[in-house]
Amino acid sequence: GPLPAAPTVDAVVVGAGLSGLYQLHRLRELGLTAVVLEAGADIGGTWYWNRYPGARCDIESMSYSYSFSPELDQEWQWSERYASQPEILRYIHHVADRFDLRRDVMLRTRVSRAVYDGTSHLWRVRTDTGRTVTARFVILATGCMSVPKDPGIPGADSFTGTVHHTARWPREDVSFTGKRVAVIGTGCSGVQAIPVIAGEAAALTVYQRTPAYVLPARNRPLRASEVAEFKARYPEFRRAQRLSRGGTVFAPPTRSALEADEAERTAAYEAAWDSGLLNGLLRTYTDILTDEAANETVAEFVRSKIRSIVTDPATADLLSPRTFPFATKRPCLGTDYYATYNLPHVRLVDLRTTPIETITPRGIRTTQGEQVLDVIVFATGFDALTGSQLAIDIVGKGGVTLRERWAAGPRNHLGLMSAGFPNLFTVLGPLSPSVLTNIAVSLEQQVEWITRCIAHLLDNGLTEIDVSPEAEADWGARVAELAARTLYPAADSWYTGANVPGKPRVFLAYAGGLDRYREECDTVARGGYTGFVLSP
Ligand code: NA7
Repeated sequence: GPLPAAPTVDAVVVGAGLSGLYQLHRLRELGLTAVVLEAGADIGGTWYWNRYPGARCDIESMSYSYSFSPELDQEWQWSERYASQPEILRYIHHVADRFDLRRDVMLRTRVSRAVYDGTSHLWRVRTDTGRTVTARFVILATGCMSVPKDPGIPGADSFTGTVHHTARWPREDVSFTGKRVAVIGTGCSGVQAIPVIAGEAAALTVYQRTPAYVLPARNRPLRASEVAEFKARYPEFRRAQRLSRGGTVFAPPTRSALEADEAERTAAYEAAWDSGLLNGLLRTYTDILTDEAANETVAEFVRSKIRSIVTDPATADLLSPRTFPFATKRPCLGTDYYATYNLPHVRLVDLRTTPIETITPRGIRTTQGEQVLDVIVFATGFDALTGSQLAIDIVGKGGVTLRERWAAGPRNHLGLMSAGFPNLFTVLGPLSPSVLTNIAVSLEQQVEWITRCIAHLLDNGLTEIDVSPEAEADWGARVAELAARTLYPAADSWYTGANVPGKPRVFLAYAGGLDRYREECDTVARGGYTGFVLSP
């Protein structure tokens, strides 16, 4: 049908996680009307869905939080060095209440389709609840890891026990007491869940295809005195965080790992291992992510740690990553992960040598026989970075769909906007630094850029912003070129789309650092939005 003369709201934000809620706050400051459409039954995004046992952030809580409000920084109390999922969710609820965000959030409402009208410069957004909202601007704050990956294992529907995916964990308590449990997948979610499930279950079988590099989190309660000290310098810390390379503050390394002798290297790696920081090992030397030999020194150090913790040498060997360089897939922070395999009721099955044939009504059958189970947990990851946008049927100028445009991989300018899809912005989307950084800092940078861009359009009486195809091609080449300087593209990981069968293989993140990315974005804005096409 014809579009109404006036839009329902100025902006539709899709997703009420950390990105969408902040975007709402900023749009309101511009005096715009906005509605946030959220598929979940409550706000929180990633921290709403991923409520599996042991779910926890791998960036320190004092860093992984909004920085836009000094008052919020002072009043909120984190209880642990690494915040658990329930605590982060409480934080998000606190923020929503404090800034009165909830009244513009529509829950249990999944956006199914969005169609652009080139005449009125409006988006018509459809939901699975049958609602249509028209808006000048649409901001996809749909998350970079929000579409769970179907593991595609035959027979899954026939299983008569209980099945859970870590990213679709029920809100009710799940008890493993007395149960025979399987976990499939040993990425960061599996690594966090496995020790906690092992603590409850009668028997746990872990089905591993590729072992991860797991570093100890050294999580602990925060002392009141250290929190007070931190808070005293919070404003200064937040400034440093914003200007940093990856959204966390550290002194950058100055030397190659290959310039150091072995004793010196080992001492540096031991200190990093003890630090409990996700990027501790990466920050010891300049070339861990760019030089294979340098990387191998870290990889072998982690393997030596695994051998020292896991008492059965065959299990230690299976747990030792060898098929990809250290940190070319996100390393995991664990608590007692490797030690869990020393427990008598925990067993590791290597899917490379004994693949799953089928899930049966009673359990899982590999080439070595059937394991009878009560519960199967899929910790099999996500269709990362592009999945949440492509899940929506997005139709741009001239009836062209985003799915068609991205058939060979995502295309956009600055990771923010795709040619032919005017007034449609993405936060934490592909070809932006997002997943290689502290996402809390990245999302603020992108939300603030988008907000300034919209303000610029309004101030100048403009109703449409699109991307020039040349700018888009240049950005794609630039992102690929930055990735090619690193060891990242070589690994089969969700950074490259390799974890999803049939997904085009493209390195999906901007590897140049958040500091450089911020500068590139600001330069574009200062230059009057170079590479974009603005129209009245
Ligand atoms: P990941 O990191 O994608 O891990 C998924 C794991 O599941 C990984 O070990 C996969 O093995 C395994 N997997 C996936 N599909 C299958 C099938 N079909 N059979 C067996 N094993 C399978 O997802 P996570 O949820 O752990 O973590 C995602 C990010 O969220 C994390 O990095 C944090 O940033 C937050 P594979 O490696 O593909 O051989």
